[in-house]
Amino acid sequence: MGIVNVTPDSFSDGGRFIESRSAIAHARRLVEEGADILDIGGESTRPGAQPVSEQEEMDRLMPVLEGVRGLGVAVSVDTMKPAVMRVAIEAGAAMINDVYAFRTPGAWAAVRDSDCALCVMHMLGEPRTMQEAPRYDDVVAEVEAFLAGRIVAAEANGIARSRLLVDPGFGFGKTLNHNIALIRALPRLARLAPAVVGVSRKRMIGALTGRDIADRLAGSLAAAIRAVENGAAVVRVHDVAATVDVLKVWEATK
Ligand code: HH2
Repeated sequence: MGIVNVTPDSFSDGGRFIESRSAIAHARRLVEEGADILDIGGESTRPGAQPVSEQEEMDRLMPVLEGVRGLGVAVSVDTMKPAVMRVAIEAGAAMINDVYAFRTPGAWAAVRDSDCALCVMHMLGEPRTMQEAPRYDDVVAEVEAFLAGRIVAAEANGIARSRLLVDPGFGFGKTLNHNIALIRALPRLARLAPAVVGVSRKRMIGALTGRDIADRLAGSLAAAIRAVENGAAVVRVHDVAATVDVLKVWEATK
């Protein structure tokens, strides 16, 4: 899954793709590099990020959704807003990726009458405050229970379990040790539903390598390999070409 941010303040590539034309060109490049899914986001969820309005988010997303339609890959839309989910589905999105796990009132109803896939992610608190001293008694058990609870909620809202993917939410209210525990626990978490893992260029890679965002490729690749080895079905990455290469070699030599 290749990341396309249409936001001025995303943590790693903020501002570069705010114009829809460059976002579309970026998406096309990710597809050429081997992405099977594009994840298009119009609102940054970085720690401390400010929310954007429904209209602003739609204005950012819609031209890009139109522009990537012919690329022949599945399109995921990264949004927490039911109104945005509805227009994204109308515009052909194959997946809604909600870092708030469809807890916004109206979110299940917005996706119920389609057959698109739904990524349910764990987050402690909300983006503005989630990295302020996150605490768990048992991070793996708590994330697992949360995700299992969202699966139950989906089914109670008339949504087939087969549409769901789960994501432990790396960096979303987690310390480095929490993130490491969750990577190690992927075999267990992936029993709930196919697992999505997003660690590309994140702070945990910086903490482990001492590298700034621009120099986190090698660390991100190691994390992607570990995630797939531990059962991730989807890795959400910025660097598609390099990730495809390492996974090809890793797969061929298993
Ligand atoms: N991480 C980010 C955004 N959306 N979705 C899922 N399912 N899993 C993740 O780990 C995840 C996500 C944050 O990364 P990025 O999109 O690069 O930055 P920003 O949130 O600033 O747009």
